[in-house]
Amino acid sequence: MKRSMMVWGISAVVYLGVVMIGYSVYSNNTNNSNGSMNMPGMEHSSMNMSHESVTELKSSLGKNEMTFPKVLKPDFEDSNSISYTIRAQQGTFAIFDGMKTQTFGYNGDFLGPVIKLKKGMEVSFHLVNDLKENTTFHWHGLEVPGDVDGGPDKVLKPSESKTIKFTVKQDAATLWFHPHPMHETAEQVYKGLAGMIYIDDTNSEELSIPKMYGVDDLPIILQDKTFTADKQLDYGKAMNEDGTTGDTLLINGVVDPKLTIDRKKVRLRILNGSNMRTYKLHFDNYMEFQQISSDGGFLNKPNTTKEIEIAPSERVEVIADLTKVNGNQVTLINEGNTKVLPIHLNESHDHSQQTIETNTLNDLALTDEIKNKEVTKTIKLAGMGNGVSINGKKFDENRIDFTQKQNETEVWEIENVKDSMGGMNHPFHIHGTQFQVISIDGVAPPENLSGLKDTISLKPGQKANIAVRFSEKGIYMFHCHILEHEDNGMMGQIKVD
Ligand SMILES: [Cu+2]
Repeated sequence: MKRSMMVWGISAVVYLGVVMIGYSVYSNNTNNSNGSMNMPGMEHSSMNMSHESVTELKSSLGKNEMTFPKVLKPDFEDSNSISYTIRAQQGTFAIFDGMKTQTFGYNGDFLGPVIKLKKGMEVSFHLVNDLKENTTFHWHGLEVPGDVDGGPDKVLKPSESKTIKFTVKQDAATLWFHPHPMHETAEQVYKGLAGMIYIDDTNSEELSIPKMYGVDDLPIILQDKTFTADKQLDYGKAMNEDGTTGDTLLINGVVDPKLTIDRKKVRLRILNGSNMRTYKLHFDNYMEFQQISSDGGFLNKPNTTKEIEIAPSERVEVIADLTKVNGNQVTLINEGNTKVLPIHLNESHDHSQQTIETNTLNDLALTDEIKNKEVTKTIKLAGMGNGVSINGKKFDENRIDFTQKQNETEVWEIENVKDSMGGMNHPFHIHGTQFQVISIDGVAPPENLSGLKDTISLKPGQKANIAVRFSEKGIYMFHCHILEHEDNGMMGQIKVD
């Protein structure tokens, strides 16, 4: 107890120092940024950085052509079933020219392949742990029974394997998978354990949107890392109790990325796979683009915007019309002026693309009956560093915090409790469900948050009511998706029966 108090004290001093440095970095950025980018309802979340020590991100030098993860080959496939083998392994990967970085990956050295699923399919995953440490396989956003969801109680020891089965019952969506072992999630994700899952259905196949993988339908996995002088990922050294950030952005594991592409409409499926950093993206020419989906699938109609904020673990799909770009280059920017992805446009137009404007993507509805339901579950997110908690408690694998009936919709009230230092953003995630936001601080959510979500990022003092329904049974985690907060016990369990 004494030791932890001392660590606490030292941490507090370090935090104050870092906060002051962080704030001055923030101020410099603001001075350089374009003052016309004041989007309605989008104040700078970085102002709430009283606890945060977010390392400033370096601009991409645009040296390396983007690559896209391989699409995983099934072991078996027929019209209504599919099976895959997914292997967690360690390896080395040449992120930097001529240097080998020690990494983790799924079915490869770094990151993972894209797993393609279809609604209605019976799925079999053979899971193998080839790491030298325990891990779990968690399907983020997938509505599956609790016993195959890969929470911290579903550990596979080194060289263990098992096969899980489930049926895909949800609509088309961009999901992802990553490990979830207690106290080790942040480090394993940081070292490279993350991959994407695409679910398709008849709706997604019929919509006139770009859907050629790697050609005009592009996965974009954003992760920031700190590399040592010899280009290694030293998690212990980089680790921050309030979320590890780095100065180096990787997209799909590529450092200093650039994208060379034909001048056409492209669909970017953006995953924030970072431990804690929230991205706020826009194009350097401030052109509009269309958000077509959020975490759990398509919005009802495209949301036209110039800027998009993506918290840890969130996914957004956007369509950018590159035929509207003047000149041969446009750059994706984070916050003020950090170059995330320079895009070079080939001279030739691609006339093969038949994408037409589409206005109806989905038919999600929140009935008045649901909107008017009483709040039956209250979640209070609080604290910082090692002191994080949910409803004043830390995770206990032997404690079930809530129960809920299968297929019954309940209204959860999620509050990010402001503390004396102001607090920090917490991206709140629930396993095994896609929920809908009813209100944020009593007001209906903006368009970009009106679709299916599995994570909602709340600023200090914010309160959201969400409609939560589980289509399967089992025990599911709910937690903060700042991975170090999760590892520090900012997590609870709900039993659905
Ligand atoms: Cu948190």
